[in-house]
Amino acid sequence: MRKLKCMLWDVDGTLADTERDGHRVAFNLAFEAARLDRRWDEESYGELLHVTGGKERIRFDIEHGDMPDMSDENVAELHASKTRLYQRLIAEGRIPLRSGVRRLLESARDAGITLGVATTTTPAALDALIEHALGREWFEIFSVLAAGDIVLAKKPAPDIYLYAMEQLGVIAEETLALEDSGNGWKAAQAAGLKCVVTVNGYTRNQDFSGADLVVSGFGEIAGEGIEVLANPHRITELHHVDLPHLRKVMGV
Ligand code: XBP
Ligand code: MG
Repeated sequence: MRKLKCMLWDVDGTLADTERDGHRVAFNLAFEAARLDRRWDEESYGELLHVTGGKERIRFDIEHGDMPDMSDENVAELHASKTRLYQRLIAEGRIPLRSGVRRLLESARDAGITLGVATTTTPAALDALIEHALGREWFEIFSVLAAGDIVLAKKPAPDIYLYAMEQLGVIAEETLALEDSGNGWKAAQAAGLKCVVTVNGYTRNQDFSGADLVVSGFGEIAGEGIEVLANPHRITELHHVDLPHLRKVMGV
């Protein structure tokens, strides 16, 4: 029988809606600062999101002829500039946590569940979000912050989840992933994890077949209630997602 011992959280799109008004805006500011003509509008950025990793996304755009060719060193420089601009946007406090995220994190912490992060994003970008959207104390509460280039293959490869579990000394059977995207779900699935998906505007129509629960958000206790998009474990009373629901997902 599985138990819920550990929760591994995706970041972008799951903890907060960082893509459209955060990462995308920072990429465009970095392109402008580098005197590049390219801008990623809301729609084309949604398509580019299938490429995980900011450097990889820029490289993909170059390979498709949408940006001038540049060396890997220049891509890394452009991306470092984007990360600094992103940190600034996040420090302005313009991207809040998604609904129910703090509530769920706090109840998991209070229940003694090990908490960690498994993300494709750059560590400096993750740190900014933790500091400004969650609070500095969460640097101590999360037992692992697995991010970015720490593994060779980014999501949908399972590597970042496998790395985080190895660091924590936990096994897949007792670990739950929280994700927002098809690539994230595939990574969690390939790592052997159960996974709850909280969709957003960019990911709503992606393929989550096989996921353990797909919802429009985690929701708040006093909120208007969430939309349940897939519920294979037939969990009842899903006005908002709570720890008992997540335990049921694990088969506890
Ligand atoms: C989402 C990503 C990231 C961000 C940009 O990762 O693919 O690449 O879009 O971040 P996740 P960087 O949902 O797994 O957190 O530019 O720092 O790569
Ligand atoms: Mg994500």
